[in-house]
Order: sequence, then C-alpha cells, then structure tokens
Amino acid sequence: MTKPMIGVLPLYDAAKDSYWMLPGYMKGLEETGGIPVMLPLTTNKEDIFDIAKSFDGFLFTGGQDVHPAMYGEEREIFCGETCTERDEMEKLLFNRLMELDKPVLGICRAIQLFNVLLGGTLYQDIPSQRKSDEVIAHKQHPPYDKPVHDIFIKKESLLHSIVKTDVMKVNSYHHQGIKTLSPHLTSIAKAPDDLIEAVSMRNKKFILAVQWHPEFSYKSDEHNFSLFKGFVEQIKNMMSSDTKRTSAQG
Ligand SMILES: [Mn+2]
Repeated sequence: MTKPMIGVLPLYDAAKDSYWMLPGYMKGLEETGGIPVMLPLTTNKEDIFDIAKSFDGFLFTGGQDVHPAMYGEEREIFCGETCTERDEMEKLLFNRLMELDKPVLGICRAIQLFNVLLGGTLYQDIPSQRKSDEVIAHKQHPPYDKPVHDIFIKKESLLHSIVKTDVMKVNSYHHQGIKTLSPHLTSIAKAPDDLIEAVSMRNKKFILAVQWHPEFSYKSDEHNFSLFKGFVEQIKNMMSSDTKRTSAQG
C-alpha cells in the first residue's frame, strides 16, 4: 500500500522574509510511515481547495499568534506577533477540510486556531490574563524535548485511544491558550492548572489538536511517538476503506 501523503503547513519568519520548517514535524511523520510535504504559503482559494483534495492528511504546525480580530477582540499589548497570510490560508484550508472530513493533526498554534475558527476564544497572554491556584510555567527554556508539566487525559477519548495512558508528561512552549472552548470541540486533556491541552472534534473522523510539541519529543518519549504513529495509522485506515468503497462501486 502506498504511504499517506501529508500536507504540512509552512512556517514563516517575518524578520528574514523566509519560509522554514522544523525537522521534527517532517521526521516525526516520516518515521511513523507517512510522506510529509511542506505546502506553499498561499491564500489562493482555488489552490487551497485543490490542496485539500490532493493530500491524505494534514499537519497544522506551531507558529505566530492567531490575530485577536478573528475572535472579536482588540489586540492587547502582550499579544505576540501575528501572521495574516497564515491566518487566512489556514482558515480557508481548515474549513475545507471539515467539509471533506479529512484527518487533521494540529500542534500548538493549531489548537488555538481551530478553537477560534470554530467559535472559541483565547487568552492573548496566559501570565497576564489567567488566574489559577496552581502556577504552571507554560513557556519553558531549552532543551525543548524536556517535559515540564503533566497532562491528565480523558478516558475513552481519541487521545487516550492513541497514547493509552491517563497521565502524560509534556513539554510546554506557549504563552496563549484556550479561554472559552468552541461548542464543536471536546476538551480531552488538561494541565494541572486546568488549562486545556488537547481537543478533538465531534462527528469528524480524526480532528485532534494538542497544545504541546510532539515534534520535539517523539524521539525521546514513546507517547509522543505514538501520537504521530496513531495519526498516520488512522490516515492509512481511511485510505484503505476509501479504496474498498471505490472498488466495490467499480
Ligand atoms: Mn502547557
């Protein structure tokens, strides 16, 4: 069977006016049986629709903050850098992928983006805006594969079925997070301070997003390896059931 081709959302460096990529996103998918392909950064709707149709699955990567206007807020002083082109492209692509019910894995920025696109809101800066009894440092220093906080995973969730554990130790490199959760998403993992660290989408085959960074940890941590592996395996299952359907019709 052919390997799944997975579209990977490009990273953009405004200071250098460069596209770039972290090897972990690509290698994590390669080493678990997929063929990752970095996508162009485009806001051309027709091209995005063609891209949505052409790949078997999609990885939405980390990156700049989602523009607060996308969830109806003014930009606060502590909001980070935003990237209009990524916001625009990822909105068009994500909405199309929902229509096609294609498998999607989202990391860091992506859990925030999906929440916003589905009607939720964000903390523009966790340390400035969020009060909690338990103080967790969500923005760690290198090395980035070092776990810094636990997450508690909901039983019988999509994430639990993949990593098969109730508690996982994760890295944490984010200053924003989910404030109000979209009604279309389910919270499936939380940090000890109650911040949402993973979501899935009801009535879709595979929409999973995590707040931490498996691309830094999949080599040193079996659960993060399983996360990439579970995503790639799910795409393969969907490809083989499509093939069966097509040949039954044929
Ligand atoms: Mn965290």
